[in-house]
Amino acid sequence: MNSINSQLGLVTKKFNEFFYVDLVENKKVLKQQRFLCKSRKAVQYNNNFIFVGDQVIFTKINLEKNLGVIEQLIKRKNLLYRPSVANISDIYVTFSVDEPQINFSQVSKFLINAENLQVKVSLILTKCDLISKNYRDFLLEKFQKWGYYPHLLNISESNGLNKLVKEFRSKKCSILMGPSGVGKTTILNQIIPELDNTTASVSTKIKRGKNTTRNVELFYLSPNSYIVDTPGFNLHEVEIDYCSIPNLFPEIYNQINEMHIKCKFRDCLHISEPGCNLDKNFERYQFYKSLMEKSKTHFPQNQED
Ligand SMILES: Nc1nc2c(ncn2[C@@H]2O[C@H](COP(=O)(O)OP(=O)(O)OP(=O)(O)O)[C@@H](O)[C@H]2O)c(=O)[nH]1
Ligand SMILES: [Mg+2]
Ligand SMILES: [Zn+2]
Repeated sequence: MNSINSQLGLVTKKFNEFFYVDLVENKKVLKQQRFLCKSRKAVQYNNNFIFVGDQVIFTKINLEKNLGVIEQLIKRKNLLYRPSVANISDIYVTFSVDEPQINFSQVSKFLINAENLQVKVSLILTKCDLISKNYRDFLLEKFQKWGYYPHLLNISESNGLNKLVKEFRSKKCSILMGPSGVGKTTILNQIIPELDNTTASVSTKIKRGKNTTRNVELFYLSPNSYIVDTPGFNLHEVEIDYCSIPNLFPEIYNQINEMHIKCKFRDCLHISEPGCNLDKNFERYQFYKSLMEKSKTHFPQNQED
């Protein structure tokens, strides 16, 4: 049998008990070398489930049938829980400006959730062909005040996309996440035309997406760069330990890191502490306070009074 010894691989897709694993050599992913693998039971113990984006050692490699067996999970750098993807370098929260209409509270929840992974977070706004220039400028200004400089996309215009593709290619592993129907897979199909993954128009009745993408899947951009498409969803609750929350708002962490403001107490939560020097005059401050309140009820041992 034509076989090779154990190899390093990258999990690019997962379904039932099977994984697609792409060969990694000299830290580079080989696009044409994809193996269908099962994993040894032992690898899955201790909650060490294997996710898309994980690096694994696989053996029993059959080069004729492109089969293998996952023997070992390599320690991961990070794990996003919803959707479950490992070793992400950049999160692109993706929303359409219309059809479905942008929901600012959802955008905020996605951004907070993404920032919690402590990777670079960016915002993509799709379907800009559906709104006026005035509304586009309004959105740009609004999100800049939140601390984000959104990529504005329009399916019939390639400037925005070309700039974005260049950026993706400079990143190790980018992930597109956001609600259903906002155009995540459309972006992927434009970048990798041979992909031709299924997209679907938004339901005319409920003005929402139809959950067209069902699986998390990692796509190859270059030997050092890949991108993940995910099924759309909405976020209801974000549960985060209250100590972390100030680090998830650019309006707050930029004041501390870039403007070097200092509060009297190092662990100031910027609510009503004496000597708090944070400028609280920003749009999402009420949202920040409500997250803090909710977080304290979820973590009652952390209650101060
Ligand atoms: N007008 C307009 N429509 C767009 C644009 N981008 C995507 N669409 C349309 O939006 C619909 C939904 O796109 P998809 O790419 O399937 O959305 P998705 O985010 O992958 O949705 P899920 O897989 O369900 O999460 C499709 O009919 C696309 O043609 C755009 O820039 N302008
Ligand atoms: Mg999709
Ligand atoms: Zn403070």
